Amino acid sequence: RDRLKKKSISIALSPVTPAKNHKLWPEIEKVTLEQLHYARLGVGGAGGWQLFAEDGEMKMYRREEEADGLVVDPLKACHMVKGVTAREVCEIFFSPEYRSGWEATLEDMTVVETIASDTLVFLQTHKRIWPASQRDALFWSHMRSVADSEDQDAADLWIVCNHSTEHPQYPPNSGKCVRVYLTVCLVCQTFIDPPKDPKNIRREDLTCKITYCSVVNPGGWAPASVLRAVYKREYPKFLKRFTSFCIDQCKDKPILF
Ligand code: 6CM
Repeated sequence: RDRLKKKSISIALSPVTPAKNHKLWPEIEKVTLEQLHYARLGVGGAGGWQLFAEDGEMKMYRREEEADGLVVDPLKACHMVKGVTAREVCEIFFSPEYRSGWEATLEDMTVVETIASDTLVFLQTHKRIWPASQRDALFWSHMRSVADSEDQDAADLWIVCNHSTEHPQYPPNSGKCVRVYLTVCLVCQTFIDPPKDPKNIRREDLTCKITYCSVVNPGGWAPASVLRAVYKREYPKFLKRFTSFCIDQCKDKPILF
């Protein structure tokens, strides 16, 4: 337990990725590192986070916020998942091939640009929630590992950051959908207990600490009470469904650090 609580300072080394040559790179770098920092801040003190859902190790917090009369409540969730690594969980969150297996709000998903193998641009349509219009989202998604040199017990840290973007071929609000604007991150760390030689590690020795942060602007009219009720129901459902999907996907595969 003490080991799990240990504080760490990370040095985020820039990855070697061809995405560096893309015009979006400065934004991807900035937003990803900001999100990493934000995810690592606690939920206590003056932050104003209120716990709204709890299930075993999973805890979900939100802050009620509005922008131009629209609900944009920031959400932060923490979870501990046994039997999977940070890299495995992040790969499942990032990779298009798994998305329909865990994303219950999804109607359709297209990769509109492959910036690099670790950086994609997605266009997604989400299921309509009555009485509001259907929503779509256009966002870049970037996955990387971060050197965590100060924490001996959690040497590997992985992050996936999703952030809304624009694309000339997919302008917002041009069809039946209203475009949502999102900033989301999933930060994962692997803990090995008891500590052992890497070649002897079994799945039962692994715990993945997950932090998920999300801010979604609905982009247009959506009744606040319906939206808050939807979030209260859907976010816990998402994290439970996503993490059990990860456990299930990984259980018979070799461990991927
Ligand atoms: O982070 C999550 N999923 C990622 C991959 O799909 C990605 C996408 C986030 C999109 C979140 C927008 C959902 C659309 C919400 C509809 C709003 C409707 C307004 C009308 C209500 C009256 O980051 C998991 C996202 C889990 C969401 C519960």
